[in-house]
Amino acid sequence: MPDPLRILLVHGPNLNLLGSREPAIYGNATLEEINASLAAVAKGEGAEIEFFQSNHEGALIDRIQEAPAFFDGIVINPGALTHTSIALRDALAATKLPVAEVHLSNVHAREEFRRHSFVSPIAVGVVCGFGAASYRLGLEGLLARLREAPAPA
Ligand code: CA2
Repeated sequence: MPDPLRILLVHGPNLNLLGSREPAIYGNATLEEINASLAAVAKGEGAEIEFFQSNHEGALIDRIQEAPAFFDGIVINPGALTHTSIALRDALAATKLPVAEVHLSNVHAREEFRRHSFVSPIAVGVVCGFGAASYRLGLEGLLARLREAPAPA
């Protein structure tokens, strides 16, 4: 029996507000509900998952820097830092872990500034526009990628 794959799921700034405001853009599910459904998906896939949300860029970077010791891959919704943060991108790239970038909304169908992502070029894949299902699709895609090409021992 192989060791379970371990995934770090990161939510960026303001995503703790999910379910309380902007339901037309981001849906009705709370962050806790999204995390619970992802935990069930991970369990069904025989994977382990941990969740981290912060409104602070430095806290996100600190957590990401620690990830290689504990995780095989990262799923991240960087929130608005997607469009602004070279520091977050550098931290993700420095892990050398495969990264799946996910967004609830279709960032390409919104304001022009949301069409550029600093993270996408270092991600193995990007999912946007499917609401909470974007997270599930990103997680499943990342697990499939890890099973195709496991990290070197
Ligand atoms: O669509 C996404 O998932 C985004 O990453 C969400 C970010 C936005 O800046 C990105 O362009 C796209 C915003 C997260 C804020 O979430 C809120 C949730 C409820 C109420 C207010 C904000």
